[in-house]
Amino acid sequence: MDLTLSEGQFNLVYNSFSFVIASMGAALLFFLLARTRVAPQHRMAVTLSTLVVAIALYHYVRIFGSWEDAFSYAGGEYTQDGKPFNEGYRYVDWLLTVPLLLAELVVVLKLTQSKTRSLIVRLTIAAVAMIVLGYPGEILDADDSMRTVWGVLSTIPFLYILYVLFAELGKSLERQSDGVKKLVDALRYIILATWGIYPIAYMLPSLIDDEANAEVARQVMYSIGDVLAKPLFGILVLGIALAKSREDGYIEPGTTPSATSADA
Ligand code: RET
Repeated sequence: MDLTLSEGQFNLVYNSFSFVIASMGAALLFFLLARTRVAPQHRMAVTLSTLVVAIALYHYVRIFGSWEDAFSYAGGEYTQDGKPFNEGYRYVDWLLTVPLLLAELVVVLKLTQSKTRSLIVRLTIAAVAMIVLGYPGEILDADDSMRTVWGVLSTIPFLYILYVLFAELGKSLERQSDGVKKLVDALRYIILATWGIYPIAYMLPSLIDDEANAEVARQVMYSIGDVLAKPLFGILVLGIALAKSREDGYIEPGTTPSATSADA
């Protein structure tokens, strides 16, 4: 049977997607404008944030369009009788952005070249496995038991990512300054809290009996997760890059050096 949403339910998802598009667009401009405030040796992290929000901006424009095309409005209700809503955009988006987000965190730490490479390779493989194993389950019906099987399989690489971030990265943090250590530590907990939203959203169709409510809650949760995991995360990484730039004595072009050095 076709899924039917009330006007309020349909609009909640519609407006969430619209909010994500505005957030990604604003974040894209912000990261582009903030670039020169960061010392050249720390700019790679900002470049990666910029790419992440640009990729997400594109996908959310497509997701938004797909949501509009999937429903028709009649008698005060929205019925899903149009083209199928394409959940694939979200997973293709993650396939590109999750490895970039993880690389961003590693790159901003400026570890040795071999450590950086090893972390990025392993985290990328785990991220791709997590997403590729999640998708077949995501498109199944709520009552299909294979949905849980794919979810569990996808959780294995997810746990590996958390292990690398908390156990392995912890050792590398010892060589960072106190200020940077605090920021990176906060960032890891933010990853845990925001990335934890995704498996919960995935489970909603199995947890909530009402199909319409489950669909609306899932789409809204994924949208919130994406704003926290991309623009907010990018702003925090920018904070680390700025702190490191200051530690390296970088002065933004066009700004006056502090009064004491100008007087000297
Ligand atoms: C899936 C399937 C069910 C099990 C798990 C999942 C985890 C998804 C995650 C996605 C993170 C996405 C991010 C996007 C932001 O750009 C695939 C839902 C564990 C953690 C951070």
